[in-house]
Amino acid sequence: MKLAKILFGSLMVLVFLTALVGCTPAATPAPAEPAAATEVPAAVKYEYKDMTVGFIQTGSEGGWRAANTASFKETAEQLGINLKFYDAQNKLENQISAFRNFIQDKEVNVIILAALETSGWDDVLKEAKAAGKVVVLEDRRIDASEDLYATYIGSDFAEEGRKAALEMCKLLEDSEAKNVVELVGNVGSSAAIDRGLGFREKMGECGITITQSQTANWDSTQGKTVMEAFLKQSTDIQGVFAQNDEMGLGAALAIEEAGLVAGTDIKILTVDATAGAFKGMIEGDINTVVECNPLLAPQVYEAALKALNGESLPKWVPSQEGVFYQADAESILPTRKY
Ligand code: GYE
Repeated sequence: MKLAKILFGSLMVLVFLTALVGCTPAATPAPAEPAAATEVPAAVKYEYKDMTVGFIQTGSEGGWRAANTASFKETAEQLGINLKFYDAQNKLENQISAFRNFIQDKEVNVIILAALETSGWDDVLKEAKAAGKVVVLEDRRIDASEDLYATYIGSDFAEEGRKAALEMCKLLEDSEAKNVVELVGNVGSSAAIDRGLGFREKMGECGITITQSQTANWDSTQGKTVMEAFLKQSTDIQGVFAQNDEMGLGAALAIEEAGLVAGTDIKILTVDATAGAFKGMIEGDINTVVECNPLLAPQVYEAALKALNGESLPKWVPSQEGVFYQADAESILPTRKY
């Protein structure tokens, strides 16, 4: 019996010790080396080679547009940017559908737009934002909420209009009558709207009256046709404000065919400063040209890259531009890039 008691007691002790060990947390391992703080991966830093740009151009309506397109194609090549270029043939509906195609295109991370008209962009801009695409406006401004695009890079068209009016005042300073006819770009475009507003803001400084105004859609042939109609209406015209070079050159042809001397009987001022306008000044048909810079691609691509890398940008970066006169045209033409 005594042996049984001893064995039972030993068993109890064994059970107790086992339980004790079983509850004792495993021996705490020696403290490991302190874990290296996990590196937070730096945000991805895009470079130009990472950019795939969907570029929606207006069309190919003249010398300014050709220079603008060339600027984007040549600069993309130089920077190693993958450029998907779309020519909308001057149709707004084509621009809207191209915009949606670029939004769907998984490759495209930047959309650049030269807007034919100022309105109608809110829906596609919201869709682009939801799809995480960077949008940069080039050349033309639009009426849309600023949070829907990274920035607008283009001219101060209203300032160009003001300059045009003040330069026309100089051209007509010896003329008692100061009747001016206006050839307007495509209706609804910021360039046409703002140049017209700027001109009207300053024309009163010397008593200019705009007696007739009509669109000729930036085109020389249409500029000639519209000027012919103006002259049929009245030959009491002292000046032509052509909102681009091509329309002014077309007007000069109409003036000559009417038996008048372009640049003398009727002064002609144009906007853009393409090679055609310099040639027109050298021939005496065009009197003064207000510059509008089409070589915007380097600024636009730089802004797009900053936006891709999350940098904030001013909502408008206006181009710096001058005015050119007949007397300087011959010496300046060889230095011009477009
Ligand atoms: O003046 C004209 C072109 O948007 C500034 O468009 C541009 C204008 C330019 O068709 O020649």
